[in-house]
Amino acid sequence: MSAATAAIADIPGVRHLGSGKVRELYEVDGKLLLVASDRISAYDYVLESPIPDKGKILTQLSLWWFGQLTDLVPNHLVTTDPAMFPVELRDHKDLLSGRSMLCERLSMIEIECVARGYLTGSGLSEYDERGTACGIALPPGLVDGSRLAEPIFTPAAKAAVGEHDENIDFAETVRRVGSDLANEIRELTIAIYRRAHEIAAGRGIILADTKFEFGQRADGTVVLADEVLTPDSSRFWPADLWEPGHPQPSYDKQYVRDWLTGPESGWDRKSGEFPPPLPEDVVERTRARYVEAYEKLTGSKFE
Ligand code: Q0Z
Repeated sequence: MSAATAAIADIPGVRHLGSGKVRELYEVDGKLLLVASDRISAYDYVLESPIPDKGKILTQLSLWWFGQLTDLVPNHLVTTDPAMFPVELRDHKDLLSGRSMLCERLSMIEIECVARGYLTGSGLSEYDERGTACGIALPPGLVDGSRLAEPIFTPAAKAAVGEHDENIDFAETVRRVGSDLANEIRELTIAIYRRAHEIAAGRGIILADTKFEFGQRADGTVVLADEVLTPDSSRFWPADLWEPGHPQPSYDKQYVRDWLTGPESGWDRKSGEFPPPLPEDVVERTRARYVEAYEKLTGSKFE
């Protein structure tokens, strides 16, 4: 547990509910508090070098996206304004401001809802083996980075910590949540992806794929939860460098990957060793990429 995580969990009235790779979830006053850290992951490791402001940038980006989607789907956000947080948190604004979302508590739908408009990653692996992605037949001749004729819903089941989520087909999604809910989250996932892809494309960024989590209110309303459309939940590619046929450069993590796998780091990805700390210039250039993604997408300066 990091110093900030311990400090938040130690606030009276706050209960630590769980940890993601780079985020923490707390319960306070019957609501949930999602806190985004400055930690970054690469090659399945959480690196020891934080990226200054990353948690704030991703939280602000997620907040902006929620605002772009309000006509499509309700979301879980209550407020990101620490002045509106429960009284228990009033003396801890320094730890929380900018990087925390106070959220409505939902009954989560246990499906990772992935939309893909381009073929890469686990979608490409299944395609190369079977010509399908999550059981959806795709045309022949696609390569790494190919754009799909239409975006597809490629759900996954959350795996145990340290394991990768397991892709499942739509029939399995129906078995797990029922056909009405499966259809509803599929249609929402595709509609949100189309909207976000269009917005990002207009700003020089390809949204290759993205993952959503949905929950339900007591009345059954399906609500968009978690963080949305950040580089941690999505693949963002610089549009001007898009060239199908090889892995595309990552908008945010490319300097990190290049340095870690290059000769300077002294690290061997296959060694099982923990990756070394990042040099200051890699940290600074990576921070600048997160800021650039935020400013390009939103049209606002990151402060
Ligand atoms: C989100 C997660 C994180 C670890 C549960 N509105 C909600 N209602 C109920 N549950 C959740 C939400 Cl967002 C919920 N997660 C994912 C987030 C750290 C795990 F920041 N788990």
